[in-house]
Amino acid sequence: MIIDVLNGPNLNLLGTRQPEVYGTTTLSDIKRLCTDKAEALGVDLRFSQTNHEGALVDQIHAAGQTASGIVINAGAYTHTSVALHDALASVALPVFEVHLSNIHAREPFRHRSYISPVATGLICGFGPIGYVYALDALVEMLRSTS
Ligand code: CA2
Repeated sequence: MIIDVLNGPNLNLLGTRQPEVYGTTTLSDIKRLCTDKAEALGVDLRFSQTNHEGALVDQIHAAGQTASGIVINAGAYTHTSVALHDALASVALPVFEVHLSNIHAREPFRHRSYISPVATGLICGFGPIGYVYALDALVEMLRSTS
């Protein structure tokens, strides 16, 4: 079972800037949390980050061919991207949307997600451990439905 964990724009800056908003954990730390969780669950993990919307679309299409599920933090594209909405809608895979922060407790422009309507579930506001919760929930769901 392969799970793709996809990360969008600026998440490569985690831990280096705005620690008051996003904390001090780096994306490499989050990758390690996810890798450890995947190992404990006995699944294969692909973890990636890109600042480019089209590259995320390509990664979603690729996941559709080879993965069992997607965990995605689309960063700011969450609030703007019809292309990501359409790409996620086109793949027959469970999608778990993750955000480090509680997007509903922040600026109004972050309250709208183009991902949520095509996601199986949403986890936000728990910081880095939210990725681990998402992996746990996704694998549990895949195993209970297979
Ligand atoms: O809370 C989240 O995980 C977000 O997806 C993070 C995005 C933000 O645009 C979303 O509204 C919520 C931002 C990604 C990280 O941006 C940074 C910018 C500067 C320094 C560190 C991180």
